[in-house]
Amino acid sequence: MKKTLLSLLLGIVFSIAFVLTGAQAADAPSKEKLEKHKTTPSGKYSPSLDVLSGEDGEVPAAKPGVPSISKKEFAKAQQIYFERCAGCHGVLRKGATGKALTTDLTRELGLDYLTAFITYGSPAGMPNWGESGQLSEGEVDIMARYLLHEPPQPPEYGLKEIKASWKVVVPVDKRPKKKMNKLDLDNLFSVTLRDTGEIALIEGDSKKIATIIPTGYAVHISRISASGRYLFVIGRDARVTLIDLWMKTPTAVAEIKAGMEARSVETSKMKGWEDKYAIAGTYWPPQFTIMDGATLEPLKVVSTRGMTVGTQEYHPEPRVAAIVGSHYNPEFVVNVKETGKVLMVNYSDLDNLKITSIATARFLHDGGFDSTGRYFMDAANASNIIAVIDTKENKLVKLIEVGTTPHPGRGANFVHPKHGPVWATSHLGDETISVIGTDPEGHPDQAWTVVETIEGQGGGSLFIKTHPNSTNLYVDTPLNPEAELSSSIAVFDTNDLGKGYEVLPIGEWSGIDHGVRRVVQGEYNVKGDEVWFSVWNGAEEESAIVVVDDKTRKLKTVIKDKRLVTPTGKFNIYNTQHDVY
Ligand code: DHE
Repeated sequence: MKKTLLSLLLGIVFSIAFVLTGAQAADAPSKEKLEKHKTTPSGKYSPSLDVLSGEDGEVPAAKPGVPSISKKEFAKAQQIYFERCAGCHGVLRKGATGKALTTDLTRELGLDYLTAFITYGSPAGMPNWGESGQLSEGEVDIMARYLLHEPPQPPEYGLKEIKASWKVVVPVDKRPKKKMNKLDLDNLFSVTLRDTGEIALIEGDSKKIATIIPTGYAVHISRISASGRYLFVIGRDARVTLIDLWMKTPTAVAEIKAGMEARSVETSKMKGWEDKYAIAGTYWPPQFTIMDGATLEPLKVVSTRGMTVGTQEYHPEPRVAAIVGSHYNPEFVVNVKETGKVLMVNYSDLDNLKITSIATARFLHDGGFDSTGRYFMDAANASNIIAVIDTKENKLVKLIEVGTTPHPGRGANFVHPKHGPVWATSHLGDETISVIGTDPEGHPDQAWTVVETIEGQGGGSLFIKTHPNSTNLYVDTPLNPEAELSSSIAVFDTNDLGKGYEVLPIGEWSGIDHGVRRVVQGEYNVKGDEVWFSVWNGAEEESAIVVVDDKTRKLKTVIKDKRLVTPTGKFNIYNTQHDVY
């Protein structure tokens, strides 16, 4: 049964003049108009800057005519703001995907207007925090008053602060000269244990947990060095952990905090520069840090503040989203989200740093290489665009319009029977999967255009996956509001996409019968004959990893362990090292 997000929004036939920039005092929008609005998966999937939420913010001095707020209320509001609002409206409240909420604007609108807005949300994407019960009436009131006061400014984080956090646990000369364990590193999986701030290293063959390693808070992704020896993990608190996979039991050998809020880490992949450097991108402060690849010593910090593409307006906090290591130049490909710029950061001379800035589209988020490793397929998610970057020539090839809010993860490469090599993305905001031609030599007419659009189970998709040895294309829908869809996977045959999909009830296969059982992010083993899915439950509930036999599409095994708390991302070492997806 196909359930589209659009169908959830059907019936909302009303328009609201609801722009948070008005110069004139605004009437509070009526409940009747706003309460029909439902929050979409894309509306819910916004960064939660919950590390910043714990910071001490100073209560601004009372101002005549502005409703007061106590110290306790201010602290509470600040926590809520960073956890739920800053992702869209910005740390400094100057706007990102959401509108600016600076006091010149909010005071014009007034308390009643803000209260209604926070309660009922808007079809433009603002969640209905009050009506949905996510914020109580009291909390909505505190938030409305908070917005009438000046925002607190979180601290900056320069080289001095970054260096102060740097720890080399095992110096390079004390590390093994060869691999000291029997692990099959190619088929090892680094699994994010989101809510415990750890990763589990799971053996691909035996499915046993080799070890669990503490990492940063709400750990986000793992990346592997070009040689396959060093694993880099980043937490949402910007803590980078460097793990040596050659040690008898792999452990953290160095650690650093590159800022306060982060999502991305990568290492140098160019021939001749293998394992030399690492890079961490941060949401706050908006910057990236280049580090030594073996020790994490911070070497260069570069701010990303600057002008947006298109209108060329100053943006005070453009976050660093996905980063990949180029295979064609000694460069990191750094996505600057709010300004829409892809920075090709050349690491061959850090003192005379060369950065090629490629203008694409705003709100760059995630992406992956095409099958040749030359073209970076980059999702500008809130612009509904995939930007194609040529990492050999360092230029924009094309901006391609796709469905609503593309979210590919790294995307999926396969050979289409008619259109040749293609790359595909699914979407958060609708049920479609956009298939894009990636072969300018062999299939010039199809290159960089959407050659086919297919329909999956529904919106709320985050990740799509296939493997060069497979003809299966798996599409998850963990953020779909329907439990049946968020706990299952759609699988297509890449030889005949038009045939439709088969549904694999992964949540049910896990044997877990409680909780939300969101099924997220398929990841292949090294051979490409099995695919692992996380069954992501609440921190207090049982979670699991379900392994599917790729040939038969049947359940192969379920990995369960008390220590597997909230598993989300899984990174097979070989596939991550070689960009196989
Ligand atoms: Fe992610 C990748 C940001 C929420 C699981 N996520 C990424 C990347 C970015 C990002 C920028 C690309 C990194 C790179 O390639 O260098 N993610 C964000 C957010 O800002 C967001 C929306 C909200 C937040 O507060 O963090 C967010 N992400 C989530 C989740 O809720 C997920 C589903 C579960 C979790 O562990 O937190 C999640 N994100 C992932 C995963 C990847 C990822 C598994 C890597 C996918 C891959 O296959 O490469």
